[in-house]
Amino acid sequence: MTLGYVRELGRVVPAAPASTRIFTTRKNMQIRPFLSSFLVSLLVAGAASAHAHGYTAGSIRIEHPWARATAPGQPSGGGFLKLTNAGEADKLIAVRADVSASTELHTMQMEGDIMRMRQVDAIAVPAGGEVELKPGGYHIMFVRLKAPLKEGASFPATLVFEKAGEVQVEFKVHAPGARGGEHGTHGMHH
Ligand SMILES: [Cu+2]
Repeated sequence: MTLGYVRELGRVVPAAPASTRIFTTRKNMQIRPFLSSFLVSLLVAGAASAHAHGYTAGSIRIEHPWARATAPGQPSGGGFLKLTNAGEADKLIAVRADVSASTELHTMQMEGDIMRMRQVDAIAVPAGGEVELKPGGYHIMFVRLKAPLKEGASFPATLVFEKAGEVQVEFKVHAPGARGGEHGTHGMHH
């Protein structure tokens, strides 16, 4: 018996002998549309969770918490996210996480011509406004990391708002150079 090959949907599959080909074709036609829509759903779900993972605490929306991967021995790492507030003025007052011995809220400011980090008591989230914690600005500092933050990993943390209360979120760890290099020497200050 000789088996030919037919090319379908970019994939080479063994062709069935003539006697069973009609059956096989019908079976494929039933399965493939389901499979491909299933794969599309998976891709869409994957993209949504990778790029738009978000949480809410009261009227505050928390978007895409992420942390920058750290090198072995680097004592601390930065955490970033975007806060959008549909309600009254609030403040992010603390973050709790198990990845580090302690956690601080920081801002960056110029001292002469040197950009330095400074600890702050809270980060204001204006009524009906938004604040983005990002490299070069406000950020969460995971101080005295218990282990390096590895790219591709994620870890839980609890954000504490003065009015909206507490919410647990998942930080995703991205490449050390993600979104600008202003924080390249971050660990050196601690
Ligand atoms: Cu910092």
